[in-house]
Amino acid sequence: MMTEAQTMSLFLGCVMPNRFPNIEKSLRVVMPALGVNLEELEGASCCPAPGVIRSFSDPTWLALASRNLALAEKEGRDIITGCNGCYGTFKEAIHAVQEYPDRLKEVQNILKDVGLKYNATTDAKHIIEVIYEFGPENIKKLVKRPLEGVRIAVHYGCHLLKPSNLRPWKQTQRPTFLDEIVEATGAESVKYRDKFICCGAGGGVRGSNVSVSVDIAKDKLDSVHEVEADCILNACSFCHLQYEASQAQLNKESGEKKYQIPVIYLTQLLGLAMGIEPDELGLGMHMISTKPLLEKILG
Ligand code: 9S8
Ligand code: 9S8
Ligand code: COM
Repeated sequence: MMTEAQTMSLFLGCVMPNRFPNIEKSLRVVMPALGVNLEELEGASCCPAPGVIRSFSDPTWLALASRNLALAEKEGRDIITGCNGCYGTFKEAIHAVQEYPDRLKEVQNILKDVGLKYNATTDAKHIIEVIYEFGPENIKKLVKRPLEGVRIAVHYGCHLLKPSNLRPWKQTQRPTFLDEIVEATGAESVKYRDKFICCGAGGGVRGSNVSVSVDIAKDKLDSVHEVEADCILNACSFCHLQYEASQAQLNKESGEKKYQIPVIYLTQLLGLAMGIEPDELGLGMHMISTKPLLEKILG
């Protein structure tokens, strides 16, 4: 169990700073309280997105990912990210350069041209990994506002878990680590149909065919609706975008307001349980109002 403070390079990716400064805020407020100091990763670019850039050019993907890893290596720090896609890119890029010396050499040659040295020593972690190392038991000790009676539909997303041989999780089929973190707040992680299915955004689907993508999201939203969960919980900027924007779009298309499930990012939930004010956690800036959830919690 990790209890000592550590400093990590915060890799924001594209979606969080551009679309969700509110979830970025919650990360910056909550992670230090869990013993993680966040340093900026100056000069970082897109990770680049595994399901998009890598599908077009694997060497380009690897060179850019290595450049970001090299920037952190220069600072002597590991990367921490709050997006599953960025996490997938870094985990798989690290594997490629550490397992295949030719690939490392290729990347080193490219990075030399931009004045960077890279020795493939940087590690990258998801916020969930770092929070799980901090430990559900230690989270319980920080809870000032237990979220009893709150029903949460936990969404893991794809790149967090797969490919399982390149991920650190011991449970690869029906993992519980995120549910354990969520339940440390006193809330209940509810069962729902197709919990481990994709949200429909990744792999370039949302970018290339938005109606197929929203159809997949609708299926998941409907199953969350069926179990009357109070919110969907995620820790991936792209899943967050998908669940918020798809509900807004479905409502617009139907002219009804059927889809009103608050979409909550992990550090927002933890912050609420820790007694932090909703505004400090960016909870007033959602596309789908978080009011029903906040009323349930704050009364
Ligand atoms: S960076 Fe550019 S598009 Fe993104 S958010 Fe996560 S995946 Fe990596
Ligand atoms: S699920 Fe399938 S590919 Fe992914 S991780 Fe975040 S976006 Fe939603
Ligand atoms: C999803 C990332 S989190 S990507 O669209 O698959 O690259």
